[in-house]
Amino acid sequence: MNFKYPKSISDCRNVNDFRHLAKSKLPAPIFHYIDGAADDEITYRRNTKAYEKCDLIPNVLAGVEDVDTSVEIMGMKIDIPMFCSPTALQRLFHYDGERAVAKAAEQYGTLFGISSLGTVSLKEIDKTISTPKMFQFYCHKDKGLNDAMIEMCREANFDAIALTVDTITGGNRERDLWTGFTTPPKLTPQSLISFALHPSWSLNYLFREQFSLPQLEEHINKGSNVAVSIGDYLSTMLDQSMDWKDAEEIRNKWGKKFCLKGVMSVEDAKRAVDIGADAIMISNHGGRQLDGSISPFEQLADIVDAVGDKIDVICDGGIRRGTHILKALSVGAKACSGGRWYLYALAAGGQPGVEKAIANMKNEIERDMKLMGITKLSQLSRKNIKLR
Ligand code: LAC
Repeated sequence: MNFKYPKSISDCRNVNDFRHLAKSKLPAPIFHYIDGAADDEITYRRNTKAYEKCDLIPNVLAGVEDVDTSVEIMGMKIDIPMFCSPTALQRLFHYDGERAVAKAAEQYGTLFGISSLGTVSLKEIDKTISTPKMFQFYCHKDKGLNDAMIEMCREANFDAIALTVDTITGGNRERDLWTGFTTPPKLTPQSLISFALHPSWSLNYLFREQFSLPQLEEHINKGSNVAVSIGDYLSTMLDQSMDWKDAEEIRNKWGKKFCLKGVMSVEDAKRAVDIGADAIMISNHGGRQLDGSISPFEQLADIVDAVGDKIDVICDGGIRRGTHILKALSVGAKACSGGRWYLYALAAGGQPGVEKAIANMKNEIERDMKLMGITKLSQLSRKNIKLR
């Protein structure tokens, strides 16, 4: 339901409002890079739709004046059960990029994730925030680069690494092919018109820095200064021979909290336990990789039943409402996470935008907890949900 389109971040009451505002602020190729997904985008839509196929069962007369929205994941306490999944290229969406998201996450006491393809250095993130931070690790063909990334995480005091396992090759993102999205954006007559129509965004583009990791800058521009599509980068640079032994080796080299991002099957969740992972993010990369994949929420119950007592299970993607989070936690997730929910807000309004997006979600969680008759999230159980 949308009565009118929001004109500023103060009008934005939910993720969809931020999406509309972001669309009006960004050149089309940039907006569609965030908004788009693979093939027919069936999985992208299904990730959210899955939450509509089940119902919450509240309790009443429970004395709910003071609610506590905190949870613990990988031994870290976070103040709300929803965190910022690592996403690439944030300074392409707003000049402050990862700085803005990290500061907003710190303000609300939640976990901030930065991508291997981030656009602010890990050291700067360390100086910017003192709350938990996680690095998303793409296993590259270049083993020296992989070792350097682990070292950078250590030097920048990162708390956790999330190894992404669903992006062994680039997904088929047809919106990016239509719009000609590349990084950096190509200067064509069409893109110049688009930049002229979005002057404030164009300044962000001109003054942005490229990648967090100098090695990636070097790799991406190897031999020339040509722009590359993200799909080409993922398909050519990442190690397609990666297997469970490599995942275990990365975990052992790192030695601190370790998470696998992109696990979808019960068998793989069990193997994650076997290699000593502390958490798994059930995720299909926001529908950006394998279209036709089942949604994280639909796999949650089976995975929690198999490994929920041995590993922290995080449900990633598709979350648009506080009730979605309460549904996932009722099934047994320790926390939820997502990318677009805060990226639209970043594009719409930088740090104040992301703060508003997180505040909206926190308010919804608090209100929904009261309406569910609980004061702590650990009180949620399968008795609070009817799965259809
Ligand atoms: C994406 C990658 C880069 O989804 O994470 O675009």
